[in-house]
Amino acid sequence: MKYIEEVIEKVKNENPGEPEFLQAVKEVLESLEPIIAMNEEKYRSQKLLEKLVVPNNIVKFDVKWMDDNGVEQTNKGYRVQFNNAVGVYKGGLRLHPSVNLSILKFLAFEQCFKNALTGCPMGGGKGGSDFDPKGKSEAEVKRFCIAFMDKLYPHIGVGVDVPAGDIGVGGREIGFMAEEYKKQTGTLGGVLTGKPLSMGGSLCRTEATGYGLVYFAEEMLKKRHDSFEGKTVVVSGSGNVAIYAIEKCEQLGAKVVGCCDSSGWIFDKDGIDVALLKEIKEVKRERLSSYAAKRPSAEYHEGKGVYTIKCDIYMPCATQNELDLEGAKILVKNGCFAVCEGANMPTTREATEYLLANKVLFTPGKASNAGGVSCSYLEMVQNANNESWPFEKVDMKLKEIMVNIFHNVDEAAKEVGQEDNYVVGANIAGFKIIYDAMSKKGLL
Ligand code: NDP
Ligand code: 2IT
Repeated sequence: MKYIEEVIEKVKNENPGEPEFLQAVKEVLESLEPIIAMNEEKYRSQKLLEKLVVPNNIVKFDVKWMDDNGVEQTNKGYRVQFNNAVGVYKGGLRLHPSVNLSILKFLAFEQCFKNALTGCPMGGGKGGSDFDPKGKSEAEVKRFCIAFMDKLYPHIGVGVDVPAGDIGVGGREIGFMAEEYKKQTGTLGGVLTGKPLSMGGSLCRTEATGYGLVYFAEEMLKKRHDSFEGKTVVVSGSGNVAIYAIEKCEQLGAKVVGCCDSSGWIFDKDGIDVALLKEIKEVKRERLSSYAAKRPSAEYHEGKGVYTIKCDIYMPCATQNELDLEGAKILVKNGCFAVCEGANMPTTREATEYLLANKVLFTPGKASNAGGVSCSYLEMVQNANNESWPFEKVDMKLKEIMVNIFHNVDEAAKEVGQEDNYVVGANIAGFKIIYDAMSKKGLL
């Protein structure tokens, strides 16, 4: 049996009931084939791949918090500290009822490669809880965040592990957690990123993942002497990543005609009104259906299906495995020529293979959504130096990082004779950095 197959088999046996984690590991390891094949025996004797797929630490705890009726509720809390060879554990916290160890391990594993690609010294981690923020009052969210941080704080710290936001966690939640961290330890510094500006947050962090996604895609289009100008785009999701991807696409001359939430999707033939979308999602925290109610050019449809809208470029920015084979086939049939992932692993393996086989340009989230964590790093640098940079400076650095990631990924794919396969390119480019760090630190 080939070394890669052996390790995949081992991961399957040792992590039963963890399909998302296995999916992420398989995709990465299989695309490392050209590199591993060159030195299979050396890597086998180093137990390299075994070391790459096992998290260093997993912290698990109960989170007890009081609801508005004075009843105590309990949720599960986690932090997966996957690999810190390249730098501190770094990655977001997710609050969603679907959160479990399979999902957090897949996210933390992917984060190691993503963070390596940024060129900034960060290892990978991820955490969160199965707490569902939907339908909770702000007071309940606050009590949950405080209780969560009461359990998490001994495990994180500047130079150790620096969490940030993810699904269900934005500036509001990070603010509550940061305040609690400070109460418990007496310091704050750069131990959490995505902080409100008044607590040392960075300008442009809110925009960073969505903007970064579009900068990455723009560079890919540039290579083909093309641009966003005049393109029709559909974005899935309507949260932090989606909103700022839509905003930047529109700034670059594209028309974004659709987006969704977990209840339904909208088609807006005149192009999405970002100010209205922000008002609904960021200020009022309402469902997307109220967008259509306020906008005559928009239709609202219940359920899944935003990918049925005809578009040139599709950007999945909601959650893992949201785009399946059926969706990919519809996109291709409708003439979509690029799928750029803003979410983490939003495209199933079958759908990815179908898109690649049909010559659709496909950018994997670990490369194209790296703008969020890159900007988190810029926030850490500002905090360490007691500085606060103007928006334009952060935005410019973010763009530089994304352009650089695109070229590194593009180059890595070319080097193994698979030009334009950015899945292979991203996994190989990330792997090389992690491998180098692990070997220089004597971890192999
Ligand atoms: P938000 O919580 O701000 O928004 C999530 C969006 O996705 C909402 O519209 C939500 O709809 C939808 N969604 C979430 N879960 C599901 C589901 N199971 N089915 C259908 N729709 C769903 O999260 P973010 O925008 O921050 O994150 C989106 C994705 O981007 C995630 O994969 C995240 O890991 C990734 N990401 C985030 C980064 C960041 O900096 N925030 C950085 C890099 C990647 P609803 O409100 O109805 O639940
Ligand atoms: O998936 C991701 O990269 C994030 N949720 C952002 C992580 C971070 O540390 O900013």
